Amino acid sequence: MTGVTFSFGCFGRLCALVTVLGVAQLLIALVYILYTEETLSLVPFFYTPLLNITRLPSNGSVDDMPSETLTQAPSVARETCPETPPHLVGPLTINFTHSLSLEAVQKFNPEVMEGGRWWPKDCVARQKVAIIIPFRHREFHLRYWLHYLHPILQRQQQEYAIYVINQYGETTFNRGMLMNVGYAEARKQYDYDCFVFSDVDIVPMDDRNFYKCYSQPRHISVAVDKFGFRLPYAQIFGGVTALSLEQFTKINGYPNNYWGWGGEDDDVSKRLSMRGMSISRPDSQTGRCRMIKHQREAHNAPNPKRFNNLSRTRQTINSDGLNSLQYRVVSVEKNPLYTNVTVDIGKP
Ligand code: UDH
Ligand code: MN
Repeated sequence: MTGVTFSFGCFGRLCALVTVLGVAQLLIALVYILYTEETLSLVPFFYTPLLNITRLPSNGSVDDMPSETLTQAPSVARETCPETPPHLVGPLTINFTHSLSLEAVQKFNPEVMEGGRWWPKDCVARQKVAIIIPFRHREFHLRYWLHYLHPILQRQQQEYAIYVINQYGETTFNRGMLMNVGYAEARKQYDYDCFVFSDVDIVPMDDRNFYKCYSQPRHISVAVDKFGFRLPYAQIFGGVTALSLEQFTKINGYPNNYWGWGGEDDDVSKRLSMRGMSISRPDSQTGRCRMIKHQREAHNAPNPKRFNNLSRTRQTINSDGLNSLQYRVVSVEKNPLYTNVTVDIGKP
């Protein structure tokens, strides 16, 4: 009996030792996982403070969709990107003659992440840029835009994401309001500091024309082929523009009350000068752009009220804009090359 007791006692101690060692090893592994920088992104649940994700206010929209915040681009041990990106090529050949499929564009842009997001891998971008495209029924234009712009934005070393703001239904088109929705929805996802507003049918002909923000609001599409590569008038601020968060909020965003074609861009131009800002532009060579030829849509006829609206910008700047924006998000889809936000903005 004693012999049996002895051997059980010895076995019991051995078991206890093995258990203690096992638990200790588990604890060491857990501490290692939690404190190793490389694995931080794998355990956001435990470690959110270091990831610095901020959820921003929704600008008083009526949108009640839960929105997803994006993770920050990694910045550990990387330097700020150079003022002049090294891989620019200058003038580009742009045409809209060949047929394109979205799959082909995707194949040529393997680095673009879902939602149309990208950031430079060997340096930290100087700005975080949300690119906002007002949209309805222009899939054919969008394919060219994505085909040309993704590589250009990457050579410019921008940290960016593409937001296509698709107007739901067939009511009168409202470009200004879609811009405001794009701004509000992008801000919910990430702490962007620059907003580029671009028509879907304009492509730059030189990659030194930066899609980024400057100390003054930027007009990017200054020499469009459709206008003989010239600025049609001095105060024009249509096509493609870039405004910093501060510049855009200072003017209360775009007006929401321009339904149909025309005027909303001139209203923004007036708002900028009313708030003491001036328009910055590239030179007329660097600023050359191509616009896809198209007919005007039936639901985007010239707005007869635009001249009257424009005479009242001084009265409307404080009451019509970001602070009066109302909309309903129908869906947010993260496609491989862009984020598609379908939005019900109502009718005039
Ligand atoms: N947009 C759409 N869908 C529409 C209307 C407008 O996506 O149904 C967007 C798109 O991003 C477009 C932008 O709003 O680039 C501006 O609208 P537009 O391209 O119709 O305006 P633009 O001044 O054209 O370029 C006016 C019509 C020119 C007709 C000339 C006929 N010879
Ligand atoms: Mn157009």
